[in-house]
Amino acid sequence: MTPLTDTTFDLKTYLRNQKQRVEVALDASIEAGYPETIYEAMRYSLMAGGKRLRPILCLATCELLEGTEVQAMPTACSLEMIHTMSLIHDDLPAMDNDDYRRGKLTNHKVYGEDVAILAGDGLLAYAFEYVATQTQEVAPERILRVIGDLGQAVGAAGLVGGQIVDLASEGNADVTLETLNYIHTHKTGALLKVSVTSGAVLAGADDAQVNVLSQYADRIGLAFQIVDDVLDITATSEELGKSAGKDLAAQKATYPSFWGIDESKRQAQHLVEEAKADVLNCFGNKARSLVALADFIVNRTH
Ligand code: GRG
Repeated sequence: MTPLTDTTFDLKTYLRNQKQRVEVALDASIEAGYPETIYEAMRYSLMAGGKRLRPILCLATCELLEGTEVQAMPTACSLEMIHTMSLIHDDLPAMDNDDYRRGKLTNHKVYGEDVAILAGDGLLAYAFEYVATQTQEVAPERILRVIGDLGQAVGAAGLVGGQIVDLASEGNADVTLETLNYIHTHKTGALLKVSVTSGAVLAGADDAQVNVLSQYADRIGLAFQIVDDVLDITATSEELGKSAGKDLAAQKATYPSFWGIDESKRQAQHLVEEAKADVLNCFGNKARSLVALADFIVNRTH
């Protein structure tokens, strides 16, 4: 990785370059093979685009702590595999029932529900295999810690737990802000958090550094979801690459349904300012990619 030496930071160029590096690595991570259908379905969603935010966060924290791309890229790819599988399953008729994702037909619309379920399962299993077999220049106990943290973020204590409370809350007018926070810290926040902390663990961070980064991640994770809820109301389906307005149609509790749009934006901005202060206080200007990524989260349009 190129060390950061100047004080300016061009986020647009950084995001474009990092996204491209991640996509090259993702493309190489899963080759077409036999049985052809399953590899094709896994690659279809994995290579369908998206912001690649989770891998970029992992690479950024690894770099912040003077780790290398070699150390972090397999985990960065595995984070995107897990994220992608969660989107494939989330889009299924039994869950959110979406026809479009990332501007393309959803996996089950192209391959059928049976294959889409298996494509998600295949990506999930491969994500763990990939970290275990491809990580280099990292002490085994740190690789094990990352694998454990990923498992926790994905399972009932993370994405799965958040999703099940989300499904149970649909159409329920009595959902509390506490329940909404539970849903999103688990469904969205858990994977963003491990994206940030895994990069640090792989680079050899100590517990104090991981704690600061966890707090940063909690704040940007919640801000990310608040902005997601706002965009569901204010952006078009074309801008989002998926159906807009779904939360209202499904009568879902969202941050704007509690606070309105303006206050939701204000809360997201406040969280991002706190997140930036966390990392600037601890790491100074070396944290400027994380600072810029926090700003991106609150200013994004899709
Ligand atoms: C993880 C075992 C396992 C099962 C999945 C379906 C499910 C359980 C969980 C749902 C998780 C989910 C879809 C959360 C929403 C997270 C979210 C806000 C996604 C959008 O992320 P972006 O904007 O998307 O980063 P791109 O396309 O840019 O990558």
